[in-house]
Amino acid sequence: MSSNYDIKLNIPKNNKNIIPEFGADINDLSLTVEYQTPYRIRVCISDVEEKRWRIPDSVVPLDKARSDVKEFNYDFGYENNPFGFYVNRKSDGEKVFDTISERFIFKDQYIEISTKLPKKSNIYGLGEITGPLKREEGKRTTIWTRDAPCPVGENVYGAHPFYMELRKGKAHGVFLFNSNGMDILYEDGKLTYKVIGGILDFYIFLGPSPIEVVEQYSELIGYPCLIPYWSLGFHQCRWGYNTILKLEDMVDQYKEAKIPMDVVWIDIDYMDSYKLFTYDPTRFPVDKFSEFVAKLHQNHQKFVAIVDPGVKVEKGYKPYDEGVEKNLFIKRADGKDYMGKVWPGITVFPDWFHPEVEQYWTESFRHWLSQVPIDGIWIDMNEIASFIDGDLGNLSHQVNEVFIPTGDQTVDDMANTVVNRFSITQTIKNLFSKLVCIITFKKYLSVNNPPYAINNAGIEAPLFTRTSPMDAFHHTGITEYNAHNLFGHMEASMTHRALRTIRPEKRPFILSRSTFPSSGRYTAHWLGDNYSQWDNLIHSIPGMLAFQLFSIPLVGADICGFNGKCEEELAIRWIQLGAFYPFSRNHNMINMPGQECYQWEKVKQISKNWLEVRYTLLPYWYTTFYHAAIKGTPVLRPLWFMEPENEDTWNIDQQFLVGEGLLITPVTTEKAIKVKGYYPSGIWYDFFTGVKLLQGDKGQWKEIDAPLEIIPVHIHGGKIIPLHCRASLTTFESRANGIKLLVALDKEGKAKGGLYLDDGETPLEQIKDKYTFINFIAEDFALKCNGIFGYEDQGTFIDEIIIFGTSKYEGQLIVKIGENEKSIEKENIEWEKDIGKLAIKGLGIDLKNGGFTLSYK
Ligand code: MIG
Repeated sequence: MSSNYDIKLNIPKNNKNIIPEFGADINDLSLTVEYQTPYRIRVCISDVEEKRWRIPDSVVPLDKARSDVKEFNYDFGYENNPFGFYVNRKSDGEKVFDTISERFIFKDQYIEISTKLPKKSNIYGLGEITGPLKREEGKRTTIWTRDAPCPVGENVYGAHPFYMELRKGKAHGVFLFNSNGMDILYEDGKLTYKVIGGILDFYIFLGPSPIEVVEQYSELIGYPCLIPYWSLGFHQCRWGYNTILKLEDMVDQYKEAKIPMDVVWIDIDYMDSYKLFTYDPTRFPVDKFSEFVAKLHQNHQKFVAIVDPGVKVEKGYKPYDEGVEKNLFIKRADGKDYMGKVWPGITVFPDWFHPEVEQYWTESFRHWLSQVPIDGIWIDMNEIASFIDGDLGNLSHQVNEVFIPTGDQTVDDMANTVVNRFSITQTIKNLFSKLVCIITFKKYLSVNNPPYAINNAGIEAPLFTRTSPMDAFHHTGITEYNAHNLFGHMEASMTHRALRTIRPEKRPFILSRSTFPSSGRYTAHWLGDNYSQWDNLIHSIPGMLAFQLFSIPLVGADICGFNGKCEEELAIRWIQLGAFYPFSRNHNMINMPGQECYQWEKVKQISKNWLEVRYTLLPYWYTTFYHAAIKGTPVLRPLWFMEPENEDTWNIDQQFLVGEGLLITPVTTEKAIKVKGYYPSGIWYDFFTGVKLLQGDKGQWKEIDAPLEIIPVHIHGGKIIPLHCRASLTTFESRANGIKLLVALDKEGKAKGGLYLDDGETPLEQIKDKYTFINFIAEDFALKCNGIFGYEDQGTFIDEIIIFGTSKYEGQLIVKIGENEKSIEKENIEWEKDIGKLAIKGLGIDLKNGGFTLSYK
């Protein structure tokens, strides 16, 4: 096929209906193919009339096709009767997606399509799932947002129908732009999509490097927002800080232990009877509460509070009355408000599709934030989670059978039959006990019981399990069946917009539990309700890596685990690892023993050390996040991003890279004091000492010492990373300590890196020229530093430079700034010949003066 970028044709009728029990085939389909960019092709199969559900542009605006492209790195081809298509990478002829002669079915509630895979394929992504990053053969991955405490292999909070595949050292990505429930099966040498609605709208990315695939995907769905600098600090949260005193005590204890901590969090404890946009008048009176937050601000700390989406049904409660008056809540099939049950009791839920909901949400926030100056918003329970299945008052969607009790059957027996058959919760069961004689239920609608059951909860549980009925609907009649997976994403984007409106000069900080493709534009994510168990420590790593593929880079798991009691050793290993989570937050369940870093003497010391390491690394983290925001470059990477052709790396999801150059090899086994890690080719230096761990043309496995107080961190030869000279107790204060460069030379004595700096809180579009972006290049015993130097406020000087792996030093150290040379006193220079480490202090290079060169012969 030529480089036409828009082809429309009708797919002729299928010969026969292969699965009649799943309904009639839709035979009039159209195929749209767009050659969108040199490395991105769109293949869309939909009904000819375009009446079927598709995700509106306003909900997920995608990047459009470029009109100026002449060359494409792919071919597209298709066959009719039976229908199939392929996408071919031109450079190597690899058919990256190939459905030819595979089964293709298109029905109202069941769409099936398969792409052939080579034997032993490397498929990564598809989520949100707890467990390994790589998809295992023989398993189905279910995509359906769901509140569940991280059960391995089951669908949880977010919905991300995106995967990356590695083949022969090259990567490609496939995104199915569809919000309906689906299963994706990897078996019999193919990947099969079984989707229960919408259309097949595929975007295929040709890579060919893994990083390019993420960048290409991110370009389509929108780059992640630039995060506030403070959000890279350490966060302390728990469910159960139920008085201001408890919060104050926590803050004081961190300070006393001299452990860095930037962000104080509060869970639902602050609310008045769990009603959103309220403050408990006795435990959290507004005057005292805002004083507390103001004090945090004086100490350069921030405050984040939780907001749930459920609005309590209560006359006289403004958010409820106003929503009812403006008709802003999701409706159930009979047109009344859908009612679920969450913390405040019976609740209704904002309909994000409603044109007036933005104003409602924004003004509610404005009023609430005007009382207490909260900095960031944590949005929870937005799958939507409810404590009951379907609607509280209307069981029509749940059962369609008539139960006629026999003489010896009790009401409880009857209820149990229903409970077992439809996995209905206890709450509903109790309702049954009120019924006395014959229980008749209306025939349930097919959206609540589609012919194909996706593997919800690993047991093909009904779609409405612990969420709304599927025939509940939004503005213009959009059903929950179609929009369920979008709720959290829409809440995140709405909340982001609200904060932008209320505080136009500040970057919003939002943490959302449920996400969808493009949520990274608005929010960070945490991996949900894990347990204080070693397994959960292990799963946190692939969990974070998956969200790098999904372009939501600010992610982390609850440090020390949410559910259960955390033991000391696990706490130590978790805080060490958590110090390298992009989003580093300790969070705990109500009524569990405290697990703040100061709770154990040993943990206290070790946390202080590792969080200080984190705080020195802030400029590097921030620069890495800047690359994510302008280009979609992932912040964390699995090792196969570095050496995609190297088979040894393909299964590794227990080590990870921060940015390009820093390799973290955590201990995730109880009682272990050594850890086996893989080290790709090149030189790896111990991050702290500069001692070479390895130097090789081929990667190697290596067992390294990792006593309890140590998490191994290595820097790759060839990279320069910017640090703060010292860590202080907050990110703000750490910034004032200035910049230190760590130059890790490769075997040719070369290295490069960059530094991005700005005020850390003005939205990116408003930064204008008030930023600094520096390129560092080291070669031939000289470090050159050039760039743009527009940020001048805080800590914009380089005070220290450390060079790892320089082969000689004969005492000639010259710093040249413009035409001026600056001398460095001998006592500020330290040369360790045996390891090739040169450390220079007291440089005082002011970045307001532009670039400089340092020669170190
Ligand atoms: O039903 O707000 O995942 O982090 O502490 C539980 C209380 C509701 C679930 C969140 C968790 C949070 C908890 N929430």
